[in-house]
Amino acid sequence: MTKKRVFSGIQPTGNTHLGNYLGAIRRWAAEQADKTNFFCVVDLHSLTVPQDPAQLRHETRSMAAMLLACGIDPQQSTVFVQSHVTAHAEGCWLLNCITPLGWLQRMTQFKDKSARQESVLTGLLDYPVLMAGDILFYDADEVPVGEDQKQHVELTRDIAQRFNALYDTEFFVIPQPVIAKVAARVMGLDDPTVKMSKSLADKRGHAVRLLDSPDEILYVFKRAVTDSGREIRFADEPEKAGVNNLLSIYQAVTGKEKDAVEADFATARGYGDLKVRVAEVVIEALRPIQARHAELMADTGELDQVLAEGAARAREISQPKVDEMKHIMGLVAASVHPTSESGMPLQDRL
Ligand code: ATP
Ligand code: LTN
Repeated sequence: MTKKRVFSGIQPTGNTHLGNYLGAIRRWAAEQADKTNFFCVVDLHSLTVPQDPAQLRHETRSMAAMLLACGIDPQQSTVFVQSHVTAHAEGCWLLNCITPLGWLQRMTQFKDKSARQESVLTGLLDYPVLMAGDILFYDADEVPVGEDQKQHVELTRDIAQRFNALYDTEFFVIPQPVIAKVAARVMGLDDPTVKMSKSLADKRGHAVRLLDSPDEILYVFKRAVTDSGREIRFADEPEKAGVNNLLSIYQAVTGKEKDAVEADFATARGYGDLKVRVAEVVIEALRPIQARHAELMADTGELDQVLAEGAARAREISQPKVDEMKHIMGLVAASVHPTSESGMPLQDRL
């Protein structure tokens, strides 16, 4: 049986947090052996909001190192940087030309992010089309993401179906979003009604960042917003969202069933106890990841090699797909050499 193709991406915007790890990266690593995987550091997506160039360069490497430190194995998965493979930007233009504007204006993430900014860049609106290309140019069957990205994967399906219908073809594979059962949406520790997010993680107390020190992690958990009760149980009620979030984090990190998690806290002395014990399991889970990340960043030779090989493999898949797409859309294939037709240099022919 042929292996399923998996594609997922993560932005190198710094502040990589527990939600990114539990909702996405850790699962990519856990399931990589049974699939053909492409994991992409989506630096072009990061440019949709203003970035400091030196910092973006640093964070791109740091994110790639983080993927490897979290257990993604370059022998089993293709790890690469989006801008190293020009098919993504090229193919995005082609998809732009079949995607209705109204589809993009309806995206929840666009509405949220644009509301937070004074000046909204065109790229921010176009973000989901670039993402659709990421997925479609690799014929991905599955897209493992956190809950917040489900709408973008559904849009990707719509774009693929529209292309297939317009050109009467089955050219694009229709991908499925794959959402985690546990920790699909880790909430902010300072406000359990909003998702933990990189863009809010500069605010101390909001997120546990994967590179935070044990002291910082303990501090953030100790300050986590809960409620005025004492009951430590999973609950859907909005007022228990804080406790529910802490228990979900504990459950995801330990891999235990809900009953076993509640049993672990049956004798806990209030929320203070809960917070410290959740902090402890998180600190222990992150310790080896932080050590490996530091090693990879100390000498980036290994990392650069992985990214160069990854980009080469990614190009082999995506460029022919985009070339074929251009042909289907009626573009003329470029000749190998600008002098090709007449044998004369181009300027002599004009
Ligand atoms: P931003 O705040 O800039 O939108 P982000 O925190 O959402 O960033 P991304 O790089 O956009 O981070 O997301 C990487 C992956 O992590 C995606 O699969 C996304 O669904 C997942 N993810 C992000 N936040 C959470 C969260 N709070 N809980 C679970 N998964 C999450
Ligand atoms: N928008 C995604 C990142 C992303 C992605 C992708 C995820 C870009 N391209 C392709 C899955 C597949 C996010 O996590 N915010």
